Amino acid sequence: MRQQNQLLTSRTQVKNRYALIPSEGVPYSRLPEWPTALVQVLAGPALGAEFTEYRIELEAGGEGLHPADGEIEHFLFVLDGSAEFTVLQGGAGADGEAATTAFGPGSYALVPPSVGYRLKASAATQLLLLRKRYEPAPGIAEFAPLIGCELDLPGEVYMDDPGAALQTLIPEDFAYDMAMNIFTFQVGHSLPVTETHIMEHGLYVLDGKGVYYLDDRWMEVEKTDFIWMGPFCPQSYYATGLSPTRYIYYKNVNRDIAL
Ligand code: UGY
Ligand code: MN
Repeated sequence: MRQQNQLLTSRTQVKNRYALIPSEGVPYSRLPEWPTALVQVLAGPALGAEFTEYRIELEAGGEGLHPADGEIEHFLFVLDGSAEFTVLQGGAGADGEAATTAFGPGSYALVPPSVGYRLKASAATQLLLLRKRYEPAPGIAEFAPLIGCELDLPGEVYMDDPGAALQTLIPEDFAYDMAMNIFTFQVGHSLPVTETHIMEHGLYVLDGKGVYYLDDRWMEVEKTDFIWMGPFCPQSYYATGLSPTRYIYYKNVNRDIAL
C-alpha cells in the first residue's frame, strides 16, 4: 500500500493478450474452501485465461480442503512457511486419508481431478494455487498425485546458456496436460529468442527483477509480480538488477488443439 505522500502511478497492464499485475494492487478475497485464508485472485476466465491462479496467505492452523470433483486438477506451490499436505483418496472423510507430507518453501503437489486434498498451515504460510480443467486424452490414464520440492530438482542449462537454468517440476509425460517450471536467469542473461506460441502462461516472479517483453513492448518486472500471457503473445525476458531472477510459470502442454 502507498503512503498518502506517494504517487498512485502503477505498472499494471491488462490487455487482450497479456496482463502484468503487481501484487500490491490485488485486493484479498475469501473462499469457502480456504475459510480463514486471504486470497489474491491473479488470473481466471474473466481475464481471458483458461485457468485460475491464486496467491493464498494462511495463518498457523489455517487450512484448505478440496474434495475431488472429477474435473479440475490442482497445482500447489509453497512460497514460504510450513504446512502439512494430505491426499484424500476416495473423498474428504478421515477414512480416505493417505499419508501426510511436511511442506516447506519450494514444496509442491499436483493433484488429479479424482483425488481431494487438505493443506494445513503449521506456521504462517503463503502459497500459489493453480486450478485447471483436466484434459483427458485417448488411451492415457489419469495421473497419480505428484508431490515434490523444487530444492531437490537440478536446474538444466537452457538452450546452451549456462546463465539460464530450467527446473521441470512436472515430468515431461503425456499423462500430464500441464507443465510447471522454474527459470533462473543470472543478471544480464535472457531468453534466447522472442517466443510466440499457442500455450498460455501464468507466471509469478519469485526473486529478482528485469524487463519482460509482452506483445510489442518491454516492461519492468520484479519479485511478487504476476504475468498472464495468452495464446500467441510474443514474449521474452532480460534479467537486470544485482541478483538472479527466478520465476515459476505454468504452461498447458501435451494435448491436441480443440477445433
Ligand atoms: O516454456 C516456455 O514457453 C518459456 N520459455 N516461456 C517463458 O519463459 N516466457
Ligand atoms: Mn513461453
